[in-house]
Amino acid sequence: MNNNNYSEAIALFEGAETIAVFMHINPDPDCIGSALALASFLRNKGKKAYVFTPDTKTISMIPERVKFLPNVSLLNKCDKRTFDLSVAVDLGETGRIGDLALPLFYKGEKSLVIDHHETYSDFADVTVREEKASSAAQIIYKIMCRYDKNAVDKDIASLLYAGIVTDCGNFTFESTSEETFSIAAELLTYDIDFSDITRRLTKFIDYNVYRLKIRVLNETRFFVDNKLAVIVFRQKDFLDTGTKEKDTDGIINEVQNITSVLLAISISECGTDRFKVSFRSKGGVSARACAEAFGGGGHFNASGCRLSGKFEDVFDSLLAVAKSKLQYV
Ligand SMILES: [Mn+2]
Repeated sequence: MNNNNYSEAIALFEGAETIAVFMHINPDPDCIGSALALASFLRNKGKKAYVFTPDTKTISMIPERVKFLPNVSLLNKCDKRTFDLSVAVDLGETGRIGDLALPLFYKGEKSLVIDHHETYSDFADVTVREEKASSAAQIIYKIMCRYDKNAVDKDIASLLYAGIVTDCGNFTFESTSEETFSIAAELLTYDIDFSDITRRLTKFIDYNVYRLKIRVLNETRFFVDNKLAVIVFRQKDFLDTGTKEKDTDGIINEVQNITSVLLAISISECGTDRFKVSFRSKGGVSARACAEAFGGGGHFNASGCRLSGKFEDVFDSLLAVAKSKLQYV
């Protein structure tokens, strides 16, 4: 996919009066920032634009530290149940929209996906996918510029910057490109508080999340000459620290930062015999290949999957695949 289908996306926006924007389950700042920025932009264009969280009713999936972003109040503020256009951002598969939001997504007469993931299964009328883009926000800004740059305002710029700065790891991930920097620089011209956004989203941590973090990191398990690190969040860890599964976001980076670690795995128990697994890798080790071995996917160096079964079995099968990926490193 390339810039050529921006015009198809814009034609969908132009032809719609009511537009619903959807995000992925456990939305990260890129997803939240992208969705809110797009809806705000479309409102500036005179559209009736709405944003839905994955459960379509509450903001319980929105992490606390993200709630300072502008226009968060737009979330789920909609009684309508049919739309001219449904847009999903930062996701490539229907399964990522969530069981509650998916039926609503299909209530859109037309559909559009704006995404940057390398694992996908297209389902919309139009898909704008740029696998090389470091964030969905980066793509959305380019679409806005093509459509009508005058409708971009400071709040939109802040939301997009939030998505960009987090998804490119504060400009350190390999997905960071010249384009990432130049779009970020353009967003600064809107006089956004980029320093505050960056600090809140990449440095700040809630007290309870801090307690969860040190508890889980203290039990990090290492394998393959410390090239492989595994952290585990059990239900008891969440209960004892007053945290939830969404609070695990980013903790895996702490073990990924260990010099010797080439592959980091985070296993979160999200229900009885149900686990959410994240992989982070360095260099030539493919985190995506690990996730794909279990039906998941994502980016080359950052991916995820979901697994069911007894913890010990899940752990063993993850370990076997991880070790095989590190075999020749
Ligand atoms: Mn993203």
